[in-house]
Amino acid sequence: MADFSKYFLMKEPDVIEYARLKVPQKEWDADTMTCKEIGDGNLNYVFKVQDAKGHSVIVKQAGVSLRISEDMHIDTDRNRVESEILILQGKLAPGYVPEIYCYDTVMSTCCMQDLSDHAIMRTAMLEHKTYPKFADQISTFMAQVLMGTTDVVMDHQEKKALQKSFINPQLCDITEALVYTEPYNDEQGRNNVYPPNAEFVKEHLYENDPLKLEVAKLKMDFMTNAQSLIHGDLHTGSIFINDESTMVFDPEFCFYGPMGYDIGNVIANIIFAWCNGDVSEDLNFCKWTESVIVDVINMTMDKLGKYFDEHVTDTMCKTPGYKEYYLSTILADTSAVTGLELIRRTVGMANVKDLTTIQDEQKRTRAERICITAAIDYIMNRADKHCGKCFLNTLKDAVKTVDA
Ligand code: SR1
Ligand code: MG
Repeated sequence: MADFSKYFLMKEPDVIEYARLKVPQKEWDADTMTCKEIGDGNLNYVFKVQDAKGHSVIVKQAGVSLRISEDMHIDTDRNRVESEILILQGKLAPGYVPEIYCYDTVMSTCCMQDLSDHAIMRTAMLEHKTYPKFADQISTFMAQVLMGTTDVVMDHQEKKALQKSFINPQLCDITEALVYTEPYNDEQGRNNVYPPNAEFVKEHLYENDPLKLEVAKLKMDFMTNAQSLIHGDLHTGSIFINDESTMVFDPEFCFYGPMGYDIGNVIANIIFAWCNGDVSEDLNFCKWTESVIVDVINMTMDKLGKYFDEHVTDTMCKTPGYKEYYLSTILADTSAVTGLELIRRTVGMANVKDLTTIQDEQKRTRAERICITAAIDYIMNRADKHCGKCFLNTLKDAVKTVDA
C-alpha cells in the first residue's frame, strides 16, 4: 500500500486510498468508496471519489507531462500554486471558488469540494443552456478578486510578496507562446487551422503586419503589467455553473498580470458559445449570450469602479480623473484579449468544442471567420470599445462582414 511519501502518478485505486487518508473529515464508508477519473482538461488528472453515504471529494493531481502533449513538461508545483490561489480567491470572493480541503506538495495533489451539483459551463453551453445569474455572479467574482489584489487597494509590499509567490514562469510561457505568438506565425508548427480557412488565416493573421505589431505590444504588456492576481485561463471550461451559482476553478495559470486578460477570456468564450448557438439557429440561446456579453462588460466595469471607490488606499490614485483613466485601460485590455482568445482558440494549438464540434463544413468555416474578423477589430480598435453594447456591435459587424 502506498504511503504517498514519494511522487507517483496515481490510478483510481490509489486515489481512493489517498482520499481516505488525506480527507478524514469526510468519515468515509471505506467499503463503498469508488473513484473515477473525470478530467477532460489539457494538463492534469482529476478524480471524483465518493461513497454510498453521500460523501465525496475531488482529487486533482498534476502529471509530469501534459495530457494535451506528452512532449510538454511543466513543474508539478503548479498544483500548489493552484491550491494557494483558490484559498486566496475564496477569501476575496467567498462562495465563488471550491473549498480546498488540503494540498500536498509531494504528490502535487489537492483535494477540493465536489461541485457535482454544477455543470462545467462549456458543456452546458454546448447544450445551449442559459443562466440568468451568470453575468452578475462572474462580474462580482472578477471585480472582487481583480481589484482586490491591485496596488490601488493593497499595501504595496504585501502586493509584491503575493506577486513573488505567484510568479508562475512556466505556465506564463505557455500563454506567451499559445496566445501571443503562434497564432500569428505557427512558428512551432502546432497550430490547428481548419483546412477550408487556411488561406483566410494566412491572409488575415500570418501576413497581417499591422495586427502583429499590436499583438507584440500586447504581449509585452501581458509580460510586464503586474496589475492584478489574475486567474489566467478564465474560459467556460474553468467555470462550474448551475441556476443559482457560478464557481471558478482551475486557476493554475494565475500570476500578476493585466486584469483585462480574465475579463476578455470570459467574453471570448461567450462568443464561442454564441457561434455554436448561431449555427443551430437557437435564437433564445443567442439572445441570452448577447445579453451576457453586454452585461458582463457593464457590470464588471461598474463593480470595479465601486470597489476602487470603496477600497482605494494609494493617495495618488485618489487624484480626480485617475480612476476613469485606469478603468479605460482595463476596458481596452479586455477588448484586446477578447480578440486574442478568439484567435488562439480558433487557429492555435488548444481549441474549443464550441467550434470544433460544428459538423457542417460551411457553417464551421463561417463561424471561424466571424471569430477572426471580430477578433481583429477587438484588437486593432481596442481603445474604442467603451461599453458592453460596443462589444456586442463588434460581433454583429463581423457577422455582416463575413456574410457580405
Ligand atoms: C498546453 S495547455 C493548452 C491550454 O490549455 C489550458 O487550459 C490553457 O488555456 C492553455 O493555453
Ligand atoms: Mg484548465
